[in-house]
Amino acid sequence: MNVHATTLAKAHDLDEQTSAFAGDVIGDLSQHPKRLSPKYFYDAKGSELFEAITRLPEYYPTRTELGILQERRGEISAIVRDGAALVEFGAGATTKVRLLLNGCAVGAYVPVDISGDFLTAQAEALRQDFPGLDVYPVAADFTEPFALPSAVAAMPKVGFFPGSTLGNLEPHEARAFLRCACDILGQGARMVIGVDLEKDQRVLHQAYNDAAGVTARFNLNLLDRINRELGGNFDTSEFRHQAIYNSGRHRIEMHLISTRAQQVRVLDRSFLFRPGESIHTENSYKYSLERFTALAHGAGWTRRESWTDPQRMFSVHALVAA
Ligand code: AVJ
Repeated sequence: MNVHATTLAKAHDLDEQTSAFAGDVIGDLSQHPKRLSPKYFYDAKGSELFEAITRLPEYYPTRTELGILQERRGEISAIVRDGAALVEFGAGATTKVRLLLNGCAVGAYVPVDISGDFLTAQAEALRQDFPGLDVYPVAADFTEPFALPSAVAAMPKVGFFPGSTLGNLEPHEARAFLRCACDILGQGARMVIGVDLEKDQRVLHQAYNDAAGVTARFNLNLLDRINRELGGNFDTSEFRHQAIYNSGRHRIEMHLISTRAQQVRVLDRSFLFRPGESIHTENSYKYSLERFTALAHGAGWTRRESWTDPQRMFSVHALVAA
């Protein structure tokens, strides 16, 4: 828990999760330039908005990855040994993992996600649909080390990290995450991972600036969440969504731009915003096959197989612990 969180927890009688949120928000808004972590997009409202994003015509990653998982189900399922524990990092909706669960004889499913409530609900639905499947949800921040349930200790492990959530991590953080996942999953581990690929900037721009404005609401919901949970007084009509492609860094950047000079209070702290000042809320890195191979290799994984769609918009990879 960061420096601010403990004092804030005491001062405002916050539970552990909220004080971690409070500490990060206060810390990040005190930075120059200001920022907020994309991991806090996913409260119940945010998870709902993200599901809506995945159905947008402009947002190609989810349907393209699903197409690859369906198309290549046989080859991908072969990566998942019978009786293995399938550990999903950042398990949101279970649409993708159901494709694997239908095609493989897994021993257990371990979904890991920061939003405990959403996770529990999804796990319950899975138990209904897969009666013989042991499901062990883990409410944790998957970017930090966490313990696997003892029930799966003896099982071979296969990691599942779809959706290019890897793209939210800075390259050095992505390497650290893959290294950590390798340690958590253990000797002989395997990983099935989805990675969004570099492409025409216009396609990327549209995917994060959809005509219906759902991505803008998803981005602004972060300020609403601070108001809801931390007693903030952000006027979201005075901030506008911005998503740009930074070709030098191979990433989409999402920002919230202050439309005027304003002062905002969060708990007992005040923050001044200049007109046009940004809060940087998310990076979404796009990889080439070469750069992803080098990243995985640097984290102790060997890229065994890769699959893309015919237009090479998105990629799914099978990694094996080196
Ligand atoms: C869930 C992180 C993969 O970066 O494309 C969607 C989140 N942000 N629209 C992505 C997101 C804006 C998404 N990931």
